[in-house]
Amino acid sequence: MHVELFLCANFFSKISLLLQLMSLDILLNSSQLAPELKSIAQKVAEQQPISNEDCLYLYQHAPLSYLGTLANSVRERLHGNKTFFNRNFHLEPTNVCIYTCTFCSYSRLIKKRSEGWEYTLEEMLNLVKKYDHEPVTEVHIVGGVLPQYDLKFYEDLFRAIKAHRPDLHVKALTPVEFHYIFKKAKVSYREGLERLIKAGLDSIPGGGAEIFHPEIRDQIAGGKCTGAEWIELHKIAHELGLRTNATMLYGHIEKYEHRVHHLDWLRNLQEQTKGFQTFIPLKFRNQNNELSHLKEVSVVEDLRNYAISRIYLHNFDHIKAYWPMIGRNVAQLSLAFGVDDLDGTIDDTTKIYSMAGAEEQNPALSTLELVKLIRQVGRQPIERDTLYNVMNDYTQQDPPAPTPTQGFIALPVVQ
Ligand code: V47
Ligand code: SF4
Repeated sequence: MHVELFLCANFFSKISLLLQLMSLDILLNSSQLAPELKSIAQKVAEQQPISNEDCLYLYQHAPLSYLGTLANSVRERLHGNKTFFNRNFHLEPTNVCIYTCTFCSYSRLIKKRSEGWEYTLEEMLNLVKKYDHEPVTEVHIVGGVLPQYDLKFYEDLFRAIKAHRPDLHVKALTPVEFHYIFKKAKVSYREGLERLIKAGLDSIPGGGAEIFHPEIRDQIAGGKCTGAEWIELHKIAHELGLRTNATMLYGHIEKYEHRVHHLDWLRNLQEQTKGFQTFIPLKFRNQNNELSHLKEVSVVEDLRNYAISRIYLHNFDHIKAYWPMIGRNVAQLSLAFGVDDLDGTIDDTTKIYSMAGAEEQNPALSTLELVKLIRQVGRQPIERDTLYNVMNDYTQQDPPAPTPTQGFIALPVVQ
């Protein structure tokens, strides 16, 4: 029977408890398991990395229950029941973009500029000020790519934010924007990043990764930075001391081999630098974009993908489910399939995902709601800051009552 039929909190708590009860030992001692699956389980039990061939085998053959048990064993070895979230808000200067990624439901091309917005620096700062009395710890800034949003604009913006609220963590831009603005300013990746760090850049989100393999990337995100350039930019950021995230956009025209290739590049860079904090698989949503003819993958495929990511990326501390994209119920379920982080409370409406057909059409969760969601499936809600320092443990106590929402609604663009 199809998993979607069972979408209710009660079901989720039961299935996640079941998975927690099924131990790795049962897998290792099972006489019915294919030898390939047994050998992979053995490697995971011994904390050995699995090979690319193993990873492909998992994508092609592994049953959901096996993947859940294995991924959950890694998740619980690393974090026990802890489930992280932070308090953040999104900001973006514009939804107009010079690129034409076929999966993007959101950007307004230059020819449709009248449907978009282009904020000035002063307007951006006013948006930040709307959160002055909110206990947010992070601002996540991404935007469409346009010539006026150049290196100098972002230097000035970061400086202005830091001057106004020095403790607000600025997690901003992606290699797509960096590549464009650094090229325009005729500076190297290193020089450009050094300038932005000086201006206040604290870390880099995971966007713009899509699928690294050129066979796919050229078809869905032609013209923007290549997969190799994305990796190079993050490598230099890590060398300069920045922590960064990574994503993978899956479930469109890619094959399992392309996902393995993508994960391989991430795991290799992590082996060299240890600079990634978290991996965020992003399910392709098919509304209002040029790939609308493609059917979306099932929830079972989402859970398999979370689990395989957790098993393969042995050197990543965290796997994050972006709840506005997959909805609260699947987010709860993902916590039994390797996920230990649910992103932020996001008290804005992130239109990029709702426009692409995400479950959450008005994604807003108070901290208390998020805490309850996590507790419902037997996990411990831990509020973190961007760098995973623990801010509050809400296992026993409830967070303070929310203040009324402030007026501004931020609309992040995709990179
Ligand atoms: O790179 C765009 C994806 C990403 C669609 O680092 C789509 O903490 C699905 O990277 N269907 C941007 N996905 C968002 C992102 C992100 C989100 C949350 C947290 C963090 C973090 C990073 O969104 C893009 C692209 O891969 N995306 N369109 C779509 N139709
Ligand atoms: Fe522009 Fe990003 Fe949309 Fe691509 S995904 S068109 S780079 S906003």
